[in-house]
Formats: sequence, C-alpha cells, structure tokens
Amino acid sequence: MSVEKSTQTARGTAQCENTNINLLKANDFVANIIRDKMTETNTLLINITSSAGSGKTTLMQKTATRLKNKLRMAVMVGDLETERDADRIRESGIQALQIVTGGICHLEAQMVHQVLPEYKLDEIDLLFIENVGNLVCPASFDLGEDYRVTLMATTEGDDKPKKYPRMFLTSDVMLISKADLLPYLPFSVDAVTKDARDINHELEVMVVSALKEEGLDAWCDWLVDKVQQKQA
Ligand SMILES: Nc1nc2c(ncn2[C@@H]2O[C@H](COP(=O)(O)OP(=O)(O)OP(=O)(O)O)[C@@H](O)[C@H]2O)c(=O)[nH]1
Ligand SMILES: [Mg+2]
Repeated sequence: MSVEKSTQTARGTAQCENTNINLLKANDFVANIIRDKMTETNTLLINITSSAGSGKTTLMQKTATRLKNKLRMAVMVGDLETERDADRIRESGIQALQIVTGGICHLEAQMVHQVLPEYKLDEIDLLFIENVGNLVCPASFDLGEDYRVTLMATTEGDDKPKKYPRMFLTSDVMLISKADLLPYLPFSVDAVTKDARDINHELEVMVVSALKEEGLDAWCDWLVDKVQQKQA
C-alpha cells in the first residue's frame, strides 16, 4: 500500500472512531435516563443478548409461563423485521412490544426510551429487553439495564467467548442454552466457562434447556432474587 493510501486509511479510521465515540456518548446519556426511571419505579431491567437463534424468545416464553403469577413482567424485543417474537411472547400471557430496527443490528438506548411510555412501569417488577440476535454490535450499547445476560447456545460451538470477548466482558451472566443437545455436540461446558471467565472473572454461569425445561428453576430463582434486591 502507498504511503498516501495508508494515511487516507488511517484518517478514515480516526473519523469513524470519532463518530462512534459521539454515538456511544449520546447512547450512554439516554441509558442513564432509563436507569434513573427504572430506579424510580423499582423495575428490574434485564438486557438479553446472544447470536441469532440461541433461544432468547423461547427462554422469554418459558420464563413468562413460570413467573407471571409471581412477578409482574413485560418484554421489549428488537429485530430487524417482523413482529414474530413479540407475538410469540404475548401468547405466554405477558405484555410484549416489538421494536423493528429496519436493518440496524442492535438496540440503542434511544429506541428503548422511545417505547418506554407504552409500559406502565409502576406496575412492572421485571422488564426484559430481548436484543437483536448478534454477538458483536449489542455489546457496545448500554440500554440502562441492571444486568446483561448472554445466551451461549451449545449449537454455536464452545469457542465463542474468546472470539467475541466484548459481549462476555460486559455481561453479568452467561446462560449456556440448548443444554439438551449436549450429548450430540462437541461442546464442553467446562471449556466455554473457563474461556468466558478468563475474560470476565465475575461472570455467573448457568446451564439451561428452555425446550426441555431444565435449569429453569435456578434461572427463575436468580431473577426473583434480583427483583427482591432491587425492591428492598
Ligand atoms: N434443542 C433446543 N432448541 C431450542 C431451545 N431453545 C430454543 N430452541 C430452538 O432454537 C430455535 C431458535 O429459538 P428462538 O427462541 O427463536 O431464538 P432467538 O434467540 O430468540 O432467535 P432470534 O430472535 O432470531 O435471534 C427455535 O427453533 C427453537 O425451538 C432449547 O433449549 N433446546
Ligand atoms: Mg428472538
């Protein structure tokens, strides 16, 4: 590459980084407004992230069925297109609204803030945000959540934490999902846990199968505990 071209490339990268920094600053400003609002209403906000298809919506459905008589719950779900996930979650008997991002690969705090008036937050103990399925972009956007929970499906392969470290660094919990498939896949729970904890020593790890309803007691107990802590 010529010196001139390499300078242009470097400048292009710097401009891009400035734009990103400004975008993230604006995002964090709104995320803090959301966080303050959730503190006012004692609503626990959980941001659910993962690659596409790791089982987020299925987990929301099963969690709603198990906890809806114990906690007042609602979900906000982001996808590039369609209302399908919100429809599925509503079938479980809780409020769910779809944010259609129209091509954007993550949710931003501004998008969440815009739909918050649709929820009666005073009457909600636990609000989930199901983020767009993507292990990269959503990692950089704080949505004002109390906790970030990342699903790591057995079908994705156990090498993902080291390849996509930011998501695991910024998460509080890694839920190893689709555990019912463990007997059929070359996936090591120990290896993925070690890799993820090398990146984030404090990461909590749970193993679940939403389909077979395994590991959901520990997950639901964790949620109830966190709601109680927030409301204490
Ligand atoms: N074997 C198995 N399949 C599961 C489990 N949970 C979900 N699935 C299947 O995985 C596929 C994707 O599940 P979804 O819940 O739609 O995943 P998602 O993460 O919400 O997908 P996106 O919103 O598109 O990113 C569906 O075919 C589910 O039936 C599980 O615990 N075990
Ligand atoms: Mg989904």
